[in-house]
Amino acid sequence: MMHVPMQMSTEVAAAQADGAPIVALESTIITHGMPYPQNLETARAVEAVVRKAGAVPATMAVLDGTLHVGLEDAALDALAQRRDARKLSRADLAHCIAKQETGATTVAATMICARLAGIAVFATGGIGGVHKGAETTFDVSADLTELARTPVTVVAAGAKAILDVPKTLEVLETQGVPVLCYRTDTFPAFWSASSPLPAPLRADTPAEIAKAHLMRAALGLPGGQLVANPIPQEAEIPAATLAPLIATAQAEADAAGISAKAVTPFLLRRLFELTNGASLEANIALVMNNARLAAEIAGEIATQRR
Ligand code: PSU
Ligand code: MN
Repeated sequence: MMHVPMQMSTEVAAAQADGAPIVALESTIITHGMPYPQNLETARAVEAVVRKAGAVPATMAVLDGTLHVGLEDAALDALAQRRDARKLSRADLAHCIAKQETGATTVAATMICARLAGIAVFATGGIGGVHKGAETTFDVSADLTELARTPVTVVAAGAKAILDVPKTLEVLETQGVPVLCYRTDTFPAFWSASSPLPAPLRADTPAEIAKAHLMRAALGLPGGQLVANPIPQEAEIPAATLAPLIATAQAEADAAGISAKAVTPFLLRRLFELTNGASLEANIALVMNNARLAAEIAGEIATQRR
């Protein structure tokens, strides 16, 4: 069989050899989700949070056809400044590697890479989901089906309010994805800590999430878990403040005919502008919060496996 050109960072390889906890991190949030230089500062800060919580960060990206599991700082810096990196989901990953091109991994592609590298836990901001108007556009993120098939626990702040959140939860239920809401009884809505939607499942400790992850494998179930971790209260933006701005951004996207991969980056960029940067500040706070919880869950999985 053809082998995957893969390069693990020194610290990830060492952690792998010791069975020490590792947290996978995506790179589309760096190249398509945040502007430079905040993207680079956030990527570095997130890695620092993971280390401080006792795990090793593994930021994923494809650089000139090599899959990197853990980026050295210079490579992270270069990726954050690139404007031509591809956005890689399940459909694009093999094509990008085969053509020896450069791309950033979405939630779906990061899950695939994490499984390949033997990493159980992954932290991000928000997952992709069912877009508003999906009943006509059919725009449903490949992140949802990936959660159903790849055994990685993904820590996110729920689904972005730019999505149709009720439909996103319905698809997750149909796909058999456990949605574990962390210490809350409602599904968190990314920039807002709570929503009117009841939590499908509730989890109160990293140990409980780790045990459920291992139990899914024991049952022979192929998929992952979504841990929905609410944004810290002090960092949240009230849903009512965002709603009209989201409607504006969505109307602009529709009018401009933005479709497919371009939708999420467009909406995030417009919200950044419409909130005078407040959406980005909240985004940074919630990613850090997710990285910390992911490190704790990875630590528990490592302990429970021993
Ligand atoms: N969350 C963020 N910013 C982002 C994304 C998520 O805070 O940029 C990215 C993730 O990589 C996610 C992707 O997998 O958006 C979803 O894109 P799409 O809707 O095209 O599937
Ligand atoms: Mn889409």
